[in-house]
Amino acid sequence: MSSRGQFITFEGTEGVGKSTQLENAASVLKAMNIDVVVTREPGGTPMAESIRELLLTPRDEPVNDLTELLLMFAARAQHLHTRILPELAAGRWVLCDRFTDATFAYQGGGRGVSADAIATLETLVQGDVRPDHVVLLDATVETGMARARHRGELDRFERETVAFFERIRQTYLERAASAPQRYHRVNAARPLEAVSEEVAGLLRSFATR
Ligand code: Z5A
Repeated sequence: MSSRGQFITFEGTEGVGKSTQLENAASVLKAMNIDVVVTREPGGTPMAESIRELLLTPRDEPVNDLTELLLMFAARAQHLHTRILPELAAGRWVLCDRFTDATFAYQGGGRGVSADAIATLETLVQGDVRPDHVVLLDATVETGMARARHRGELDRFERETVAFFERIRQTYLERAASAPQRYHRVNAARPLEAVSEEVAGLLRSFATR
C-alpha cells in the first residue's frame, strides 16, 4: 500500500504567479518520480467547476457575503471529498491553486465575514484536514494586478478595489506569520527565474521531510 501523498496549496493575491509556480512545482516533483496532480479552487471537479462559474461571473444582482462563503465551501466539500482525499490516499501529491486560506483572506479579510464563522465551516467540511504546506506568493497588490490585468474581461473578484486586495494580502501575511512551520512566504515580486528557483527548493525540501 502506498503512503499518503502531501497536500500543498499555493496562495496569494491575484496575478502573483500561482498558476505559473504550480506548474513549476509539478515538474520538480515529476523529476523526482513523485506522482502529482494539479488542481484548483473553487473548482477541481465538474460540479465544483460549475460552482466556480457561479462565483466568478459578474452579475447585476448583489451577491450576499454568506452566499459567496457557502458556495466556496460547497465547491470545497465536493472537491475535497471526491477528489483531493482519494488522490492523497492513493499516494499522490496534490498541488492546489488556493484552498481555505483564500476563504479567510477573501471572504474574511476582504468581505469582512468573521473568522469564527469561516472556522466553523472549515471544521464541518474538512474535519482536521489542512494543507501540509502552504506556499504564499507575496507581492504588492499593484505588482499582481499589473501582471494579471492584460487578460481581457475581468471576473467578479477582479473588479474589486485595491483596498479590498490590500486587506486580503494583510490577512495572508498574518496567517503566514502565525504558523511559520507550515506557511512558506516567497517574495514573488522578483523575476520569474528567482521565484521558480526558491519554489523548486521548497518542494525538494518537502519531499525529504
Ligand atoms: N476565491 C475566494 O474568494 N475564496 C476562496 O476560498 C477561493 C477563491 C478558493 C479565482 O481564483 C477567484 O476566487 C480569486 C479569489 C477567489 N479571485 N481573485 N482575484 P484564481 O486563483 O483562479 O484567480 P486569480 O487569483 O485571479 O489567479 P490568476 O490571476 O490566474 O493569477 P496567478 O495564477 O497568481 O498568476 P499567473 O497566471 O501564474 O501569472 C500571471 C501573469 O504573470 C502571467 O502572464 C505570468 O507569466 C506572469 N508572471 C508570473 N510570475 C512572474 C514573475 N515572477 N515575474 C513576472 N511575470 C510573472
